[in-house]
Amino acid sequence: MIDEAANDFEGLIAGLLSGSRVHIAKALSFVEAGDPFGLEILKRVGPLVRGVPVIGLVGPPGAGKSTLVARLVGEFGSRGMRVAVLAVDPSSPITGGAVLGDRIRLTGIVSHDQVFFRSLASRGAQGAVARNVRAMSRVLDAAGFDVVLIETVGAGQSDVEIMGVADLVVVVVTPDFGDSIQAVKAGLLEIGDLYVVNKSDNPASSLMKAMLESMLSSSKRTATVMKTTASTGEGVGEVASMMLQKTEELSKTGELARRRATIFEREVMEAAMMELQASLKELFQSEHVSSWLSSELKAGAEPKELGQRVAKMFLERKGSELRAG
Ligand SMILES: Nc1nc2c(ncn2[C@@H]2O[C@H](COP(=O)(O)OP(=O)(O)OP(=O)(O)O)[C@@H](O)[C@H]2O)c(=O)[nH]1
Ligand SMILES: [Mg+2]
Repeated sequence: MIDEAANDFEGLIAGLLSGSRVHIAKALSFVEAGDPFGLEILKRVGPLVRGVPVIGLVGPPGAGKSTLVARLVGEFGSRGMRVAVLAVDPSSPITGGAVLGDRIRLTGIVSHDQVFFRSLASRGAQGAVARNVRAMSRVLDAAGFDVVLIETVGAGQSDVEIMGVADLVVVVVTPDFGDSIQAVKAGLLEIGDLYVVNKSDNPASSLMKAMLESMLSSSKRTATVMKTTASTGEGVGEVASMMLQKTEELSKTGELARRRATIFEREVMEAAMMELQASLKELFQSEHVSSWLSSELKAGAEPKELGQRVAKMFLERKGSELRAG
């Protein structure tokens, strides 16, 4: 499959850069899967990445994130911007994606080629953010999208992971007091640049906004709280403007560059860990190692201690190659 694709590498890249949806989708699949062909694509498009804003939206289930995202697509679209959406749906990537895709179509404001939507499977229980999301956003950037929105469900502590992916974090909550307490417990108060109290057709939203503002005033972050009614679109234009304004501010103060450096570091480390894990697995498949281990077992060796020794030996040998180079 890879060979076949490699024959058409240039075709794929050309299609991707000209904004062909089929080619973009194909490229994203390779990158999402961590396929070696995906790495070739990333290396090739890397120099063409402009650094468009990557904005994460998190919040409790049902807060209205998808409804808001669909409205934002319309809002950015009406300003002539092309928007890409990556939605991470841990429960049902297929139906979740269909729902959001339908919502975006329903707004009817943007033309088909102004928006690209993709639903992703999450990494599973311990992480609400899918692997390779940042890399996928680079592909979308190179393909000409002006902003990348990432929707992730707020499933608990793992929400802080969005900071390892997004330039700007938008936390979506509702006037529901219970929901918000849960959000605070999940650490959402520490991560947002912008807090959106959605479902503001509920009068309790003003109270919730005031409460959030008071809680945020004691934190070091300069977060802003806004109200929306995503179902009608009220307040969404202001949120879209604020997203761009905040990104601009982060850029001016150098904070955006700092965040991107942290994200870059995390991506490098994650790739290094995956590489090491693969090499170790390979090592354990060798017959030499299994016969050595069976003799250690007979000798009554402690497996944890043995594992640490293996790791040290492995890293020393590999490390000396790195140092020599
Ligand atoms: N009353 C009211 N309902 C809203 C508003 N925004 C969204 N909803 C409704 O809230 C429900 C959940 O909206 P979604 O946009 O699917 O919420 P979500 O946060 O994406 O949900 P998950 O992805 O499942 O976590 C839907 O029935 C929406 O129609 C709003 O401003 N007011
Ligand atoms: Mg949703």
